[in-house]
Amino acid sequence: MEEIDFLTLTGNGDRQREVQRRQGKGSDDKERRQHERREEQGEAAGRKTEEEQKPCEGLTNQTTKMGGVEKILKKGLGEMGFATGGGTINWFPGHMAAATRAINARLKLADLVIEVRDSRIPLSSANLDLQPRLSTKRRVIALNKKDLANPNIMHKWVDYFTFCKQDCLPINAHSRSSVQKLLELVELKLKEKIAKEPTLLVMVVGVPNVGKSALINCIHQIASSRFPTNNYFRFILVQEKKKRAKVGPLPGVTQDIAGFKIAQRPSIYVLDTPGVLVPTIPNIETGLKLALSGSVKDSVVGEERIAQYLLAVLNTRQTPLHWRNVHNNTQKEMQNENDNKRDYNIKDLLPKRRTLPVTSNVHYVEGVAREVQSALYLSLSEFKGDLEDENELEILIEEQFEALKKAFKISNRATEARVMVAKKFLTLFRAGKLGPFILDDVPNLEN
Ligand SMILES: Nc1nc2c(ncn2[C@@H]2O[C@H](COP(=O)(O)OP(=O)(O)OP(=O)(O)O)[C@@H](O)[C@H]2O)c(=O)[nH]1
Ligand SMILES: [Mg+2]
Repeated sequence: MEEIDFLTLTGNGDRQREVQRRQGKGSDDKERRQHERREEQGEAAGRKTEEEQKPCEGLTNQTTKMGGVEKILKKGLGEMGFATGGGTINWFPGHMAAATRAINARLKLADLVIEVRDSRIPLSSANLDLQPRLSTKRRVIALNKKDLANPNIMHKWVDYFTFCKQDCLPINAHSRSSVQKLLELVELKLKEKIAKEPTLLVMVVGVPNVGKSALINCIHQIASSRFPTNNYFRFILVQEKKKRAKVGPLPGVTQDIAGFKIAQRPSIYVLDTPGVLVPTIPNIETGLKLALSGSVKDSVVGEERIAQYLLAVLNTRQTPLHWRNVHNNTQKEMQNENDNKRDYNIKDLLPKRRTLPVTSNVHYVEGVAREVQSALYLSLSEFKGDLEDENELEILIEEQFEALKKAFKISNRATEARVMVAKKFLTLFRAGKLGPFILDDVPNLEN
């Protein structure tokens, strides 16, 4: 892959002319303006009246009402300031302001934008500040990490975006076949430009940690397998395969804009960009959803708060009640283990001085996830209080922290035991071990 800087591109004649054309410096300036006007008119023709547009609300959740966890959020988390310099929380690190400016400058040059959002929060993972510009571009919304999202609800989101006349595709950036479908859509939307232009620019933007770089690596893999395989191209292939966009589990991995060439004729470049958030997040719940899905560093909000929020969401949705079978099976397994210990003890067959652990000390992730689900089922099914009452919900969550401590086998004496519980609980959720979820509610299209 070839790294490029689209604002200082030099050398190759046709590329330079192309950049000048895009910057409006060339002789075809008039043609460019006419083309932009035609494009705007074309897009406007597909737009609905303001009244009809209401449910789409700019494809963000800025006006979405808080869910059933509103009260506990107000009580326990309400003092958090979700703004730059506001309260104790600042989740707008310095590099993001500069990155946002750089992204906005490059967006002017982009022929198409892939806006990557997290499937688990299709609206909350929209960057509000970028939306006005994105809505004027050819755009595809890629709802990434679909493997972690509830497939039964996912199709309602696709319907929602279709209603809003916005192309969208749920994808898994780790799956070639899934990314292949996205590429087909991109090619279709660029069909006319591919026939006319020598160079095209596709930008990938989104909030941190949604999988932009992983997507670019997959696009590159697919694209490089399409290159002809004569010796010259094989050489290029080997060179390009060495370059990869850096991918990592924490937000903020990509700090600079980098370009990757994915096609020869026309030359198509894909730009990876740093994940950027808005300086002021519209409401607490949006912020917590971003933190829960990993777009904001845990240390910014605190693992305990994020875990409390997750428990509040699970309880108010009564999700743990669906884990009754898991609980019953876990109980049966424990019963069988106890019976086996009584019937037959391997220690009896060994010389007295040798000792073997009676039970395995290895805690497999799947087993731990089952124990967690079982503990949460038990606590919620035995809960006699009112889930709508903030104090009672808080008591339940406290009990569940204790139950989780046991499930994770964390000693009561451990300092930071609660933080350890919270970290392990969040890791299970984020890896999809508690099942697939979508945290945002689909807007009501009838309003
Ligand atoms: N389960 C799952 N994980 C994914 C998917 N796509 C990416 N990831 C993981 O999500 C994490 C973040 O991926 P990145 O590609 O670094 O995300 P990014 O948007 O480039 O992040 P920044 O550079 O911080 O803005 C990594 O651990 C990836 O392996 C997906 O479709 N499913
Ligand atoms: Mg990245």
